[in-house]
Amino acid sequence: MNNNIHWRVSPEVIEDALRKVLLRDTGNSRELAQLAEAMEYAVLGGGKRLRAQLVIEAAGAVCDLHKSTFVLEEYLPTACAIELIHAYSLVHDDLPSMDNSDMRRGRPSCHKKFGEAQAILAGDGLLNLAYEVLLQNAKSTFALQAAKVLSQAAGRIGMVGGQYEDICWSNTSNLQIDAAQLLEMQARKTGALIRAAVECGAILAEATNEQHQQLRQYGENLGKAFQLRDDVLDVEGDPALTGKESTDHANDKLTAPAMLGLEKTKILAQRACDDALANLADWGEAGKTLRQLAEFAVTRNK
Ligand code: GRG
Repeated sequence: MNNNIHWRVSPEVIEDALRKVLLRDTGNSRELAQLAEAMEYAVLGGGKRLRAQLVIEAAGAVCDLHKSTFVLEEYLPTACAIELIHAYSLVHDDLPSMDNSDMRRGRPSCHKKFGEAQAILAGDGLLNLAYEVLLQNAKSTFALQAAKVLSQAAGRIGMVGGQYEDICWSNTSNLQIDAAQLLEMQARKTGALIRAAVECGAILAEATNEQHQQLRQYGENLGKAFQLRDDVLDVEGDPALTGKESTDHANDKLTAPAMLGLEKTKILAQRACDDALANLADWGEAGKTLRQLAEFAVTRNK
């Protein structure tokens, strides 16, 4: 993602963990082996792993504040589960009936490589695998609470609901949507999963109520900054870096730059980043990486 970020866990550790959870015995079935291949293709070989890192860094920040030992194995399954949900959402988002994107992470999107029906099923497989991983490792009430937060954030009041609004508001004339509604939609579509990643880390590390609330607000602001920057990158980003083509204009999408202009969008993104930093005002050295991630959200080029 960014070499200057002070990671608790190297990106390779997350890649290895994801590779392991995707390993499944497909028996003698050529078709099941192909499904496994499509699922692996969607997850591995790209991606910033922001959501996985947020689980780990939020948990690590709480451990630092509590002066308790950070045990990676307590957080890695949830970090992987979130990346699996995120990967499924990208596969489905790229489909012809959604964003119709041919490229993702610098290579053909899953449906371009494997076919449309195959990509839909690979996405379904990833979503279910995520909950399998979560439930296999849910050995405490904290783990169950985190699983509940994640399932709500990924569902109809979160990511799927936001995507539904986004689809309904595309290619529509006479839309009566204002900026507040647009930002609420983005908070569901993109922000909910990012916020949930932070909250899961907080819950699993047994944050106090006050710490949990501060991290929750930080996650909300981070998600907002991240999506506003995504809107900016869709207009002026370099596809060689973002790994995907600009699709918002072609799809007549309601985005922040389309509604408010590019400069106002950048100002709002910076404001959300500042708010996220303010949420961590009490965290001192323990919040260092989370603060770096907030800065990254608004400066990133990919
Ligand atoms: C259920 C049919 C069906 C579809 C669901 C829920 C959904 C489709 C799509 C989710 C909406 C979505 C894809 C939002 C985009 C969020 C976003 C900014 C993605 C890019 O995240 P990065 O930059 O990606 O972290 P990498 O590749 O780095 O992991």
